[in-house]
Amino acid sequence: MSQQNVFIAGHRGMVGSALVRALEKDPNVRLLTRGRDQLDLLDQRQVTEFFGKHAVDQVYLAAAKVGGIHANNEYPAAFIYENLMIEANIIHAAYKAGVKKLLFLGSSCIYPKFAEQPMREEALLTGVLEPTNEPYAIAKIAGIKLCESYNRQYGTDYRSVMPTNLYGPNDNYHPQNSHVIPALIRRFHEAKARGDAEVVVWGSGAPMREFLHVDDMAAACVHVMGLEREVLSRHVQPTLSHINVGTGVDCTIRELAETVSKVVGFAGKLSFDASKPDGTPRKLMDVSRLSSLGWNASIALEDGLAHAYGWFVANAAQARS
Ligand code: GFB
Repeated sequence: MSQQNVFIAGHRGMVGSALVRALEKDPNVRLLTRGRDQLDLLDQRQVTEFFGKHAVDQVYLAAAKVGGIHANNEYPAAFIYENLMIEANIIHAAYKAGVKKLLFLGSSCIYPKFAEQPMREEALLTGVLEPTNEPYAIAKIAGIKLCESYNRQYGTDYRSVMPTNLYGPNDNYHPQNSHVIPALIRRFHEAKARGDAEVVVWGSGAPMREFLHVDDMAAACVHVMGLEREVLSRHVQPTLSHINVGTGVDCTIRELAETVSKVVGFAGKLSFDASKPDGTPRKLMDVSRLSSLGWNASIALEDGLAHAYGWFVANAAQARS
């Protein structure tokens, strides 16, 4: 296959930087990346100009405004507006420029709050969403429907993957706006350094979550992008095209906190702040479709947490927050 020009939108983020690590050594790939200071993905004219100037063969659409349960609850307008603009600008400009393949990254929060567990792709749009992240979820559902609609009307080959909760190097460690794993890694690390006797974990500790290391996620993205169109079409329909990506294993937030505490080496005790929201009670992904397409996760949670903590300790000074 001739060398492919591959644009990674959001290459500085946790998933985008994992995709750079996964692709930069591939001799058949010529990576294209642009920082926010060079290309504003919220600006349709700039995005159209970029695709008009560069012969892009494939796009990984990993750029998004992301955040944990608190951030989603606090900034709903920013979450729905920015994610809608980013995906609409990129998908439309890619189509106009004749981009052959595009992979859109969504999220497990697209599924109904009380979807049957584990959640199959068919559960999409069958019930009400989790209120704390509904704006973000609706933007991500719109992204799936954008890809499906362009495929149906224009014959494009734009694919969607729905990751479960992700963690790993280059995550966002903001004390309030981050997801649970970076939040707890930072909190336990700082508590250990101060010699604190206790660490407070948000919510009841009862919700269950599935966690996938971002290097597994990048490998799954490359796998799905590499699938022949006819192979993929045997597993997805024109109006049900997204594919779940996860480990198929979940744990309670209490079990997660105990594991992070152990990995960090914190000797104190845990307490739970019931005044903070629990969010969705459970969102375990049914990953059988991706497994039948030949990919399974390989990084176990405790190993992945040790890797993520090692990265945080080595990069704490410039860790994004
Ligand atoms: O990771 P998280 O913010 O996102 O929260 P969601 C997961 C669970 O961890 C919730 C609990 O039940 C939180 O209450 N938790 C405990 C904490 N301690 C903390 C803490 O210090 N920080 C945080 N953030 N949580 C997100 C969506 O939902 O899932 C996003 O809001 C995205 O849009 C992401 O879809 C995948 O899993 O609840």
